[in-house]
Amino acid sequence: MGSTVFLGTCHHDCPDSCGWVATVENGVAVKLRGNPDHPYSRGELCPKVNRFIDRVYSPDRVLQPLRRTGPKGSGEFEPISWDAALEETASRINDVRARWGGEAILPWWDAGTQGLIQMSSLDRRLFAALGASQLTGSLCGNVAGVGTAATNGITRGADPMNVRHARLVLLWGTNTRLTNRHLWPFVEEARNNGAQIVVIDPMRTATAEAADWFLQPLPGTDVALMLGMMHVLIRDGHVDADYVANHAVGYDRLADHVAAWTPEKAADACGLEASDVERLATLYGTAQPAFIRTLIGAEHHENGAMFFRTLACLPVLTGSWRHRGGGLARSVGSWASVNVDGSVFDPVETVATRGINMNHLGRALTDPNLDPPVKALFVWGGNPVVTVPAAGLIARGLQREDLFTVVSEQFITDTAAHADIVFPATTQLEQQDLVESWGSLYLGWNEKAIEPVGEAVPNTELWRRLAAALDLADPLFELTDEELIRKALVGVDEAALRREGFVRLSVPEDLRPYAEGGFGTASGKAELYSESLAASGHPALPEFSVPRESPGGDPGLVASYPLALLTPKVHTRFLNSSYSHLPKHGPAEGGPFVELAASDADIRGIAAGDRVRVWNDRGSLTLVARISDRVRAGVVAVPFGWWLRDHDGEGTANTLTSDTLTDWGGGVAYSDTLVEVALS
Ligand SMILES: Nc1nc2c(c(=O)[nH]1)N[C@H]1C(S)=C(S)[C@@H](COP(=O)(O)OP(=O)(O)OC[C@H]3O[C@@H](n4cnc5c(=O)[nH]c(N)nc54)[C@H](O)[C@@H]3O)O[C@H]1N2
Ligand SMILES: Nc1nc2c(c(=O)[nH]1)N[C@H]1C(S)=C(S)[C@@H](COP(=O)(O)OP(=O)(O)OC[C@H]3O[C@@H](n4cnc5c(=O)[nH]c(N)nc54)[C@H](O)[C@@H]3O)O[C@H]1N2
Ligand code: SF4
Ligand SMILES: [Mo]
Repeated sequence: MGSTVFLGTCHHDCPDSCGWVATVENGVAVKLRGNPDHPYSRGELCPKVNRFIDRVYSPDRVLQPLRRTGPKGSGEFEPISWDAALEETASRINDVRARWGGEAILPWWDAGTQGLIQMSSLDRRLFAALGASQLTGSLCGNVAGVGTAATNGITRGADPMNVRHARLVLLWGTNTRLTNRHLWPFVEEARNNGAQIVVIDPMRTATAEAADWFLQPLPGTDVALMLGMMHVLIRDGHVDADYVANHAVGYDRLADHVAAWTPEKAADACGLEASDVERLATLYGTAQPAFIRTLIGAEHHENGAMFFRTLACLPVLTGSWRHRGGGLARSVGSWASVNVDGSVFDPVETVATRGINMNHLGRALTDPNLDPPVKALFVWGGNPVVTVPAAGLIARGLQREDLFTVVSEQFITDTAAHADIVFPATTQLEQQDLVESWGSLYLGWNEKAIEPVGEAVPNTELWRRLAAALDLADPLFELTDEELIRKALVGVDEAALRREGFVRLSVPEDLRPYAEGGFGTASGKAELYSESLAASGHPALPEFSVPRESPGGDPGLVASYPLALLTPKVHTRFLNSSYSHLPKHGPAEGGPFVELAASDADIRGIAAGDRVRVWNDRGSLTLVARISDRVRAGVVAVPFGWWLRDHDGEGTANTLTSDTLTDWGGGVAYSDTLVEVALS
């Protein structure tokens, strides 16, 4: 039999949403390569997904429904039939509803697949019909969105690909070469045309190494840097007075406010030199077009939303929104609504039930006063035991014998190991979907390339089967996956989408959303001073606040735990906690470690290669020390993504991290965490 090719799109929670071509022989996927015609990913995948077929056919895949046989967390299961698994799940859910009410049920999901229908569609109808608690908050992205929207009114920004037209590129709190690798060639294109590349990050990342200039502020202090920049921009006449007069409100109040933010004061707050602040502001005020690229790295702070609210003021002051290659680019996910209406999956009638922030899963599972308690938990598309802060609390909560936990997974993750029932989930090769990219303005098609491996099913099918077992009816449950996708498409050339594997959203190449103003605020102007922020109890002007759990914060905490901990994405073969368990991914990245500056190591008598303890009140890890100039004095870093077994069961990076919520936007301050380190 000959081979057949299928066009698809990577489903991972990654800005790139690469187009791919899968080759299938005799029903078996034998090759997966980048789609060379894709205008953004241009034929390349990445070190994770180049070996995706190993993931699909891994001997560790969950291929049948499983029922727990050992203690929670042991990962001991027996295979059972789909009928038995559905029956047991339905009867437990019905018991919980009868005894505790629907709110005792909690769905917890993330973007393990960010496909339109497999991430979240029918689940909304199912859990609404059950009257379940609602999952609120966000691990990633929402804070950046609402932060910029506080200035711009809406979350839309520049097309990242237009970075190629810039003369100055600020990569601010994003590690492009690792996390957004397909954008890097466009950044290089700008550089080849004469642009300077500046990276601003508390870590000397792979991206920082490739910059023309690298600035290393202390974590969580960038707002001070921006206030200092604004001081210089205004002082030195680098403000586009015409743009500001026509398209912004609150300029005078902002100018008064930043008058006090001299470069010296700003530099002092963020651990830089005043001359750095001067130089950055002058560069930004004089180079046009100047392009700011950010993603989510800086939102994981107590002042995370304020970072984005303040950052969004910069292109307004300089009028850089006028230019192609100017403005501010972050997630472009919200542009997808031009051609995709995901609200078609929303419940028709909703009963207002309580919300539980997804970052507080551990608290919700262990809070003795929560009424009703969470008695049934469904998890899909995420691995919270590894990826959510204060993770020790989650693992403890999942041990509760009175909690019924259902996980839909491809693998027995640290979260799935705590489940009562595991349902086998398909991979992107085995399911149909549409992918809305948040890194480019292309919609990706994903044709199912192979039949599901074992008895795995797409998430949509799990919800259909569960709905039937629970006797819940909804016209949406009758639709096929293809019909569901079609229901959400608006003005898309479906033939082209399927033929090419992608279509561009209906937005112009020369996308300049605010060139003529048109901000999404009530006034239609950018709000340098925001009445609506003030009305919701936040500072009306950009204001710097020192995170409580940071070296400049709560003195009591700092006395016990003087070092700031970052837990970044570091490994090219990892995607969050996915892949570290696979033989061609994890071992190639070595293992977990802690990086610390030579001066911090010296004071503690630590040498490179020593085994050290990294701890705070939340937990303790034993790690190999690396002495590194990638972090500054006072800052240490432990890579994120390794599982419990890689840490001998002690915990993971997120056992240590803070679950304090961000200023607004329902995110979480992973990166405001204090620890101490000592020889173990
Ligand atoms: N290889 C790989 N690629 C990935 C992922 C992965 O796990 N592995 N994950 C994917 C996901 S889910 C996402 S959301 C994206 C994220 O993409 P990015 O936002 O680019 O990635 P992060 O590494 O989370 O954060 C970026 C940088 O922010 C820095 N940072 C932390 N605090 C501050 C601060 O206060 N100020 C400044 N200026 N910088 C700060 C961190 O040191 C880090 O280098 O990456 C995606 N791509
Ligand atoms: N310390 C620290 N913590 C972090 C971060 C950090 O930088 N540092 N980054 C944060 C960020 S930005 C993010 S986005 C989160 C990510 O956190 P999570 O969303 O929990 O990410 P993953 O670990 O990739 O887990 C995704 C899971 O979904 C499963 N999956 C994939 N496709 C499907 C499917 O079709 N169906 C089902 N049922 N399951 C599927 C995969 O097998 C995998 O186990 O982590 C956050 N946590
Ligand atoms: S994980 Fe990201 S870079 Fe890798 S193939 Fe998927 S979309 Fe592309
Ligand atoms: Mo993310």
